[in-house]
Amino acid sequence: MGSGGGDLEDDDARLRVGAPASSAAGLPGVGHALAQSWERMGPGRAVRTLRLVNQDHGFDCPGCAWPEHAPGERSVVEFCENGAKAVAEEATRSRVTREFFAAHPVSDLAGRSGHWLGSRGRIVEPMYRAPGADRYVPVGWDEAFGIVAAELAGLDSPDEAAFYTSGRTSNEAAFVWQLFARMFGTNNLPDCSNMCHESSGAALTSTIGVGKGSVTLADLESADLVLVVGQNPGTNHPRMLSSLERVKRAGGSIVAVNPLPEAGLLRFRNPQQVRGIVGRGTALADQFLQIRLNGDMALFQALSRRLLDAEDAAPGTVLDHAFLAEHTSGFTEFATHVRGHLSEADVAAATGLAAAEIDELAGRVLAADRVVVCWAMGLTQHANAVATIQEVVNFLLLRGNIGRPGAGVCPVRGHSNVQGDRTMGIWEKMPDAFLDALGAEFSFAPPRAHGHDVVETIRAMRDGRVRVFLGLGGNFVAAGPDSAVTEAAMRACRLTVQVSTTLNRSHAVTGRAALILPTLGRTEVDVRAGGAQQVSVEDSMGMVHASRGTLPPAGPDLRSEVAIVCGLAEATLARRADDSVDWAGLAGDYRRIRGHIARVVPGFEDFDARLAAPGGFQLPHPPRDSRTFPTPDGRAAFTENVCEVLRVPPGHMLLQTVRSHDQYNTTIYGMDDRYRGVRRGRRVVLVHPDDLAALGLADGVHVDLVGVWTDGERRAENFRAVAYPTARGCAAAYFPETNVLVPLDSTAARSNTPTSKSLLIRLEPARGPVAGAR
Ligand SMILES: Nc1nc2c(c(=O)[nH]1)N[C@H]1C(S)=C(S)[C@@H](COP(=O)(O)OP(=O)(O)OC[C@H]3O[C@@H](n4cnc5c(=O)[nH]c(N)nc54)[C@H](O)[C@@H]3O)O[C@H]1N2
Ligand SMILES: Nc1nc2c(c(=O)[nH]1)N[C@H]1C(S)=C(S)[C@@H](COP(=O)(O)OP(=O)(O)OC[C@H]3O[C@@H](n4cnc5c(=O)[nH]c(N)nc54)[C@H](O)[C@@H]3O)O[C@H]1N2
Ligand SMILES: [Mo]
Repeated sequence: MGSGGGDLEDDDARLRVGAPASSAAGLPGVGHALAQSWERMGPGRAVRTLRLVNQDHGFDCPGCAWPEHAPGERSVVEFCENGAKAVAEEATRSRVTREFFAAHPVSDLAGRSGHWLGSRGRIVEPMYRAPGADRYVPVGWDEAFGIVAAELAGLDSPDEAAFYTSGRTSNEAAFVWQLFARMFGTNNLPDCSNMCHESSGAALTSTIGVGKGSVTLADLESADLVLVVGQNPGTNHPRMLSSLERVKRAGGSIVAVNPLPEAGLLRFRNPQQVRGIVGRGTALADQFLQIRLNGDMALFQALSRRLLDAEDAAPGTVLDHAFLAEHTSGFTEFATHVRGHLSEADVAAATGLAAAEIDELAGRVLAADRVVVCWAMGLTQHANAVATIQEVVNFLLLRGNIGRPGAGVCPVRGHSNVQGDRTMGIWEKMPDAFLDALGAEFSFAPPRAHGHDVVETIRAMRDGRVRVFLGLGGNFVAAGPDSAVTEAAMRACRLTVQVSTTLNRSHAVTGRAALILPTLGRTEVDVRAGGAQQVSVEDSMGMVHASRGTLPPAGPDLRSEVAIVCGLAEATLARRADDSVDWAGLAGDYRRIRGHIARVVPGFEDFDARLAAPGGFQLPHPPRDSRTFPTPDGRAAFTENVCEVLRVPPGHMLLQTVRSHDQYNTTIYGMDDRYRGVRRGRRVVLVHPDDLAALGLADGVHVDLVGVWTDGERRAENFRAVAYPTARGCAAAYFPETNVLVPLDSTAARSNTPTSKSLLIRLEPARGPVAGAR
């Protein structure tokens, strides 16, 4: 474990596959986290740092967006194994220096794995790759800002630039970033959300009028029934397991809907409780529906159909008629549609579930007064993702399960501030009301034409319509779909700029010229002219709270994201008559940024003062707070969605691309996926044993994954086939190794999110050499 290099690369000879774990967390999890933190940070620093994670006086965990309990209810260690890994990555003692860049030309970096790049440590000074050069050399901050300003000034139109954001960025940095982009003149603000929960936002906005989840932590924990659909909390939101445990202890039940039997969903050992450490833990899921990939729309329609049938059998006892009449529209059409169109044969084909399993779940729903549905990437990254999530809403509306305590929709966000970034205006199509307020506050005319999202940005870069790319965090090259296309698109740019903490593939695959602008992380003290600064973030349930770094900065030359963005903006907009913004003043004291936010963003009135409250404050959510639905007719909308079965030709299967337990998106911490029994290797494809047998393949053989799409085939080579208890016909492999298989044009209707969870593939015996690959 830890910061080693080549010894940890994918090495097929070392790959080990064992039985999947039957429970998550517990002692091994805590031990794992501490071992990794100690190695990277040293024991004293590790303990001091980890004690401050998610505490009222500390910093927000950079891991995930799961909320914290109110200050009085928090435990001493309010973090998890994977949060500790995220902190260790940032608080590492390793440094990427100018000597490192002198020794490693860009062509060398481009041949390195993501794991190797990331584990080099923190970047400590601005670096510049001159046009056509193969090496980064040190550059001063002002010179770097000048290079960007000159390149932006040379564009034919502001729309030839794109301003990408990843979801770790604070509210304050996000706000000045979008202000900079819009004052420069473009709405090209693609963000990681375009690849993540965009489908949730689109589905929820069009049905309940607000694109965010409608439950608080207290709602979730007091539900009678929680459905966890298309989500692997044991790895990606470990603190959610404590909340699910509370549901169980309060007598509620939990149902997991997933093609994979994820360890954390089936049983959980709470490391923060003694009985969790010694006992077998809590059996979490009362029912596990092992659904086929993409079967969820059919499942939710089938559930709604059963509720309608139950109502027919005992009129007036099943549906919430008062709620339907007062607060919804389209119920009659929806009921007619589901009754008329849904065939049980289609449901069986789409879900792979027995009718009795769906009956059992319907029985649980009927017995439950308060139902919450939680979901993540298993629902959002499909062609029909928006319609599927609308179907979840239909299902909940029938029994009035939105806008009352203990019930509602719970999209579980990924990056720790991805929801807040959106609230701050990071979106290529912010509504006019926001643009009006922004323009009024800063006396300028924001551009109105919608900008490019991630997929459109890649197309525009490929076609020469976007020529300067700026990334505030993230790893656009590795996280994006269709790796070969995205890499070529990036290389076609005149200048690419990355504001980053650690190295990744987007520093190795760049435009003709490239800049790396190293930034402070969330764990670090941020002292500006106006004193030590705090920033703010919004969690998955709309709580806004402060975050203050406590560690000394990784290097004396680092600047905060806010300072970097303000520096870029000042240099770029310097000669513009309409730039009335005091960028240096904003960078010197973030309270001034919060003052602007308070006047522009609804719900942030008196922002700075309310941030001082312990635990922060809750943003308004009209459906949750008062059953007010800000849709055009003021009602929650039922929608009619045609349930199409994703039919797979013989000899093919569906592939989902997932996260292992040892990664944070494109940051690879280590080579193990402990809960799934895979160790020391990532180039594996998990396939049902009967599917392997039907293909004449044995467990352990090497295969190429061949993606089939309208424009031809894509190939990801040399994966070890692992017989695994996944749903029939549904394979799984890790992202980003498999992003080469995600066609750029294969996206969800209405959200344009790449379909990373339902790729049509076939397996072929590997034709290349069996070797460690990137
Ligand atoms: N440690 C750690 N934490 C993280 C991250 C990380 O990489 N590492 N990433 C963060 C980010 S940005 C995000 S968005 C979240 C991601 O959190 P998740 O969405 O949990 O992440 P994935 O690994 O994509 O897992 C998708 C889950 O959905 C299931 N699934 C796939 N397709 C389907 C389907 O068609 N139907 C159903 N019902 N289930 C399906 C998969 O089997 C898997 O359990 O986690 C966040 N937290
Ligand atoms: N095939 C496939 N592709 C996917 C997905 C999938 O499930 N399957 N998931 C998608 C999802 S849900 C998401 S959210 C995207 C993620 O896309 P991104 O958000 O672009 O990618 P990350 O890997 O999270 O970005 C990691 C990098 O962020 C930088 N970084 C870390 N902390 C900070 C910080 O505090 N400040 C700054 N400025 N930089 C920092 C580091 O340099 C690190 O290398 O990937 C998407 N891509
Ligand atoms: Mo995400």
